[in-house]
Amino acid sequence: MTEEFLHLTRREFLQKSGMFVAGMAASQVGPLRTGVTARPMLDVNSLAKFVDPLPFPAILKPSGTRPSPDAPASQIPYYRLTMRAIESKVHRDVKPTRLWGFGESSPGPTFETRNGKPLLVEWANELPAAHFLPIDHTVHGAEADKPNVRAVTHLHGAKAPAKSDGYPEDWWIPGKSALYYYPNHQDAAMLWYHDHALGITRLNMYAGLFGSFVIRDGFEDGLNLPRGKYEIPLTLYDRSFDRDGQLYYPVSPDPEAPWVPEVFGDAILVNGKLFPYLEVEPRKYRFRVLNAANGRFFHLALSNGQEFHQIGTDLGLLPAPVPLKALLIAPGERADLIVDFSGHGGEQIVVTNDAFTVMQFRVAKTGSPDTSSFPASLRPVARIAESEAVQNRVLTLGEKDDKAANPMMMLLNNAHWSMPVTENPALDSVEIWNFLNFTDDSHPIHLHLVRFQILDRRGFEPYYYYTQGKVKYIGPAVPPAPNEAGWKDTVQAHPGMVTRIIARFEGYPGRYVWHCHILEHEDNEMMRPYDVVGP
Ligand SMILES: [Cu+2]
Repeated sequence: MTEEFLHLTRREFLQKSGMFVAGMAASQVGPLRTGVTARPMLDVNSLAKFVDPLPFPAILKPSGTRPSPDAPASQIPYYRLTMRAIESKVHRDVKPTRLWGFGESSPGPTFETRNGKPLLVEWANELPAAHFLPIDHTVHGAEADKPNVRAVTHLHGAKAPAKSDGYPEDWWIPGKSALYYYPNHQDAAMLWYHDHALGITRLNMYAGLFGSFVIRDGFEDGLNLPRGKYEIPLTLYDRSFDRDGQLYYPVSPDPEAPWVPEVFGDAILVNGKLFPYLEVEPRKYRFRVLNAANGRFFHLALSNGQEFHQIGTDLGLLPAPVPLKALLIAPGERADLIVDFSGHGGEQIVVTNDAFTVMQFRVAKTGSPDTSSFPASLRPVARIAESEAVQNRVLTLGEKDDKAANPMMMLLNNAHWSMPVTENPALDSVEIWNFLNFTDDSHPIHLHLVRFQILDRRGFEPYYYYTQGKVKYIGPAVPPAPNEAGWKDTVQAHPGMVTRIIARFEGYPGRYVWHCHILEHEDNEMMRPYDVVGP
């Protein structure tokens, strides 16, 4: 085991955080400052690989029924799910890790429901009275007068009423709960639930507060895709552990302001395990991939160079399968994949993230007959016409630095969270949003409530925009890659580019949010409220 210390200035963090840089915890970087306590870190590469089977979150059972808020005469499923401190074995040879989970696990149990089948969830906070990760009281919403432990659950990808959306200021404290209503009037897709408390989301998520929520529908059923034990959730995220197997969350050199702009761990977990293996049959499998990391983009491939297909994006099926040799997936995004192991009987195939080892598939020599289908066409995705848009919003993604060029916060449209709402689409109207990225990072931008389509990305001149207040493009507009050309709720906005999306703001009027899904950015002002304005 090597001693590793994660003490970087904020600028050093940013420099090391390019999305294709494979992690940063391999060496001691930067001077150690007095007052900063270093902990001996776990060297994950010293651990035996592929000794733990891939675990699967349990499917959550309802606790009963309750009257529907929309139709009180009818009863709908009622679930109660508690957030609490748990211990979990992330690897055979690592001591149990203290985590916060939903129910008994992290990731928490999976909801299974269908389009148009509403349900109620009572999200109960039974967390301890003290937080175990470093809160920064200089971050907005996390001031010293706020309770350290507080949580609010957002169902990412849900078309849900505003009062059930998990507004970041609507948190509740230990001993309290909130009853949320999910109508589920939306296409089959894999959503995910996670904490969204203002100013500490990065810490609550790092602690383990997230899980999956699957919506199915008749259209998807009719495709006869691999299902049951041949449909596998893969929730990916990175962490750092100390030698005692406990989570390590890095801090800045300033004890009064421990926030760091990005976090990358050298340990990649899949469904809560390090280097797990999965025994598969030589046939087709469907993998529901979720990037639940705080800030890491995953660039996934198979060690045998095998091609696979993406069949769905964040919010549903693509028009047709897209062949891929590698998948780039940003925090918050989901990818629905088909991997065909037929012809690979007896092989051991490793899932890689560039130089990192993620997990292993052990393909059996024989299996039961594969009766699932691999349709050449999946689900039509009707393009929203640009001519339908009644608003074309220009929105900047920026970074505010201190005198030493260390980032102090990230801003959307140069506005703080607390400033008046500026994005206020009318209910059912179509808008185009242009994200102008002035930073050196790719930002996964997520809109609550709506599904959208990516129009294109195009290089622009930042200096011209600063001086003239107008967009000057350089280079041609690049359409979305085929595996992005479906329904999205999170889009990768790349540096130096204008990323354009188009959305119909349908569903419900009320206050929602849009934000960067790099959680350190989101927590430090890269989030804004927006209003869907009813008639
Ligand atoms: Cu960001």
